[in-house]
Amino acid sequence: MGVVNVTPDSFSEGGRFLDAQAAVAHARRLLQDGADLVDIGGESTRPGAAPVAEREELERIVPVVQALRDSPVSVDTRRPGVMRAALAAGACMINDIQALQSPGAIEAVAETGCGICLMHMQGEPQTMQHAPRYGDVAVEVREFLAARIAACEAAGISRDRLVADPGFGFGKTVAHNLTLLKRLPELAALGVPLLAGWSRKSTIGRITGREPGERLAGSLAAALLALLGGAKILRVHDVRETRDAVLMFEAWRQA
Ligand code: 9MG
Repeated sequence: MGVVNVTPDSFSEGGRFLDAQAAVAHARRLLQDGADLVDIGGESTRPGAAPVAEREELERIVPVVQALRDSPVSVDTRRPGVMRAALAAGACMINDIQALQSPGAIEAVAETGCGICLMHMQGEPQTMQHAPRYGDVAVEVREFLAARIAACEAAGISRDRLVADPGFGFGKTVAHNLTLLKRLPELAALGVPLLAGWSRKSTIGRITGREPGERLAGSLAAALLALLGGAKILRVHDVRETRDAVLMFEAWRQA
């Protein structure tokens, strides 16, 4: 899964049309580089990020999704209104960092055939890194995801549409992220494919001392460890390099 952020800090060329064009071109490049799908987001979910208005989020992502209508597109949003608009514009998957907990979110996706990524997050992006706290992080994340899978099934969403994600970096310290990575097989027992997003994240920066643009090696190492733990989808910025690492991993596994 290649990351395409349509946020002012990502493609700001000075005008919405140019930003959308740049985002579409970037998405096409990621698909050419080997991404199986691209994840389009119009609201930054970085630690400390403030929410954007729904209208702004829609104006950022809908033209991009429409332009990519013939490609596999996921949309990263927590708003039911944006989910509906994205699916109508051609998206095939919703990636929700709130695991469809917003009122109306489950209903927005239930009667469509779209895929859904349910992610764990403690708190809200603006404050989630202030004081993350768990008893046993792997158990709590697994129980949360199991409850969200059950809520989806109760709403008529079949299990084969679901993906679960521990939400690395979302209300978690470096130690929490590493524990979750080590204990990923416990989450694989949820029985739905696991998605892992480590690409360029601050935990890699904390361990390696590198700035975001220099975290490729750390991101590849984390991606391989996630695959070893049972992850089936990797959410990454550097698709070309990750694809090669995945090919090496698969070759090793089949040897
Ligand atoms: C939007 N976004 C940023 N990081 C992410 C991650 O690790 N997983 C998912 N599902 N979405 C993410």
